[in-house]
Amino acid sequence: HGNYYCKDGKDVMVHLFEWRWDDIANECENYLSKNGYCGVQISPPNEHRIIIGGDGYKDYPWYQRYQPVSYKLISRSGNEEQFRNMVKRCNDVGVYIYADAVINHMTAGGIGVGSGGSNWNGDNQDFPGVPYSDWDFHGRNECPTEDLNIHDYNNPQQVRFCRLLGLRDLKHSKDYVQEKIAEYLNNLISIGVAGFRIDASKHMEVSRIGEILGRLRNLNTEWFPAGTKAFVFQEVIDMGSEPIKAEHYFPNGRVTEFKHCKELGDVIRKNNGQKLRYLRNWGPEWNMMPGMDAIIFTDNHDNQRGHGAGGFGSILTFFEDRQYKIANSFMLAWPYGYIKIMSSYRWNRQIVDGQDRNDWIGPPSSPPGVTKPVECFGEWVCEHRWRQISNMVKFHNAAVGTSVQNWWDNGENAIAFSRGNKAFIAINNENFAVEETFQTGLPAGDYCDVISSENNRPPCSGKPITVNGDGTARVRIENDSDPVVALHV
Ligand code: LM2
Ligand code: CA
Repeated sequence: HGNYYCKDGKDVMVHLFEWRWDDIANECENYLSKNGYCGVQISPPNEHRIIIGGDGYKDYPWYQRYQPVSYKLISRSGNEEQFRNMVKRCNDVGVYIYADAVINHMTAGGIGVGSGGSNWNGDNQDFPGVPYSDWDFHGRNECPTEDLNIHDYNNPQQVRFCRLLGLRDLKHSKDYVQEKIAEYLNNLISIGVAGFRIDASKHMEVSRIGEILGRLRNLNTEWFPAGTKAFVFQEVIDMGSEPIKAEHYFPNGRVTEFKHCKELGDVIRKNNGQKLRYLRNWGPEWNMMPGMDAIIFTDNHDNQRGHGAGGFGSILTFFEDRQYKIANSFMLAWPYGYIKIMSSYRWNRQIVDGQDRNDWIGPPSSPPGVTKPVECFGEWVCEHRWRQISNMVKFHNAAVGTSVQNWWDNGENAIAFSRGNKAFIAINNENFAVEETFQTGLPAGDYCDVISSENNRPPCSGKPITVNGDGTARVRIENDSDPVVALHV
C-alpha cells in the first residue's frame, strides 16, 4: 500500500482542505490535470457531527468532520451523488482522489443528528447510522484511565485504547468493527478513490490497521491497472520522544513525516542558528524516515493553526508567504518523500499565548455551516495555484529520477543545486541580492525562470536566463518576495 499510481510522469498531491466535491471536480478538469498534479487529498467524505453553539461559541468548526456519525457519504462537502460525480470526473482526467479516513473513533459525548440525518448518541456510544453500539468501543477493560481519556503519550496502552480528546474509541479487535470500516473503505474504492489518509493512526495498533487493509479490494479497473492496491498513508505524529514510532507503521504503507514541517520551518526562519546551507544532506540524515516511506508537506490543516505538531514558531504557512515560497520550492526541488501541497482557506488568525483563538473557524460559508463555492486567491488561498508553487510542481516532475548535483552555497543562507541535467534552482534567504555564475548542469539554451515566468522556455513573462555551452549561467536572485530562481527542461 506504499505505492501510488500517477499518469504521465506526475508525482504530487494537493490537499484541497474543506473544498466541496463540485469544486474539486472542476479543479481537476480545469487546473490540476493541466498543471502536473497527480492526486487530491479530500476532507473526510463520511457523515459527521454538526457542532453548533454546544461547543461554546464555536459554530460549524472545520473539526466537526473529525467526529464521524456514520459512513454515509453526506458531509459539508456534498452528498453521495456529488461525491461520485467528483471521483469520476477527476479520474477521467487522470487526477486521483485520496480520502481522509477517520476510523479510530466516532464523535465525543453528546447527542444529535449528523450531516446525513442519522441520529447519534456519544453518551451511550450508539451510532445507528453504521450501526455501532456500546460494545463496539473500548471501555474499562482496555483503557486504564479513570475518565477513559488519553493522558500519557508515553503509555501505548492509553494511546491506543483510551479516548483521543474524548472521542469514542472504536474497538478494532472486533471482527464486526473491522468489517464495518472495511465496508466503508471498499465502498470508496468501488466508487473509484485511489487510497486513504488514515487519520489518528498512532491511536490504532499497527496490526489492526494491517488487518483492515487486508480486507480491502483492489482499485477500480475502470481507471486503474488490474491488481493495483490502494495507496495508504498513515497519520502518525512522531517527533522522536514517544514510544510509538512512525517506523512501526511502515509495513502498512507510508507514514506522515512531521519532522519535515518543523525542521524545514526552523531552517528557513533561521531558528537556533539554522542556515539554508545545512539542507545539503536533507532527508534521513536529519533523523527523518527513508524517503520511500515518507509523505511530506510544509504544513497541514492541523499545524497551520497550532493543532498537531510543530508550533507557530516553526511551521510556515501562507501567512508567511515569502518564506513559504522558499519552503515549497525547496521541498519540490529536493528528491525526498512523496509530496503533498497544502491548499487552505483564510481565517482571522489571532495568536495569544501561543494559541490561535480562531483555530476552530470553518471554511468560508454562507449561510453559516454551508460552505461557499471556491474562488481562488480571496477567502480561498489556493496555494497550489500560486505560480511559484505550481511551476515548481512541473520542475519536480521534470526532475524525477535525477540526483542532486552541482551543490553551491555561500556558507550561509544562499544555496543552489541542479537535478541531473534536467533542472536547476537557486534560493536566496539572505537580506541582500545574490549574483553568481552557476554550473546549472543544463543543456545550453534559452530558459525562463519559472518562479517569475509562466513558461520554462521563451517567450518569458518573467526573467529570461541563458545557459552557455558549458552549462554555466549568470543568475541574480533577489531577496524580495520571490527569492528563488528555477529552470527546467
Ligand atoms: C487527527 N489526526 O490524528 C486530525 O488530523 C485532527 O484534525 C483531529 O482533531 C484528530 N486527529 C481527531 O480526528 C481535530 C481537532 C480537535 C477536535 C477534533 C474532533 O484538531 O481540536 O477536537 O478534531 O473534532 C474538538 C475540540 C476538543 C474536544 C473534542 C471533542 O477541539 O477540545 O475535546 O472536539 O469534543 C474535548
Ligand atoms: Ca484508539
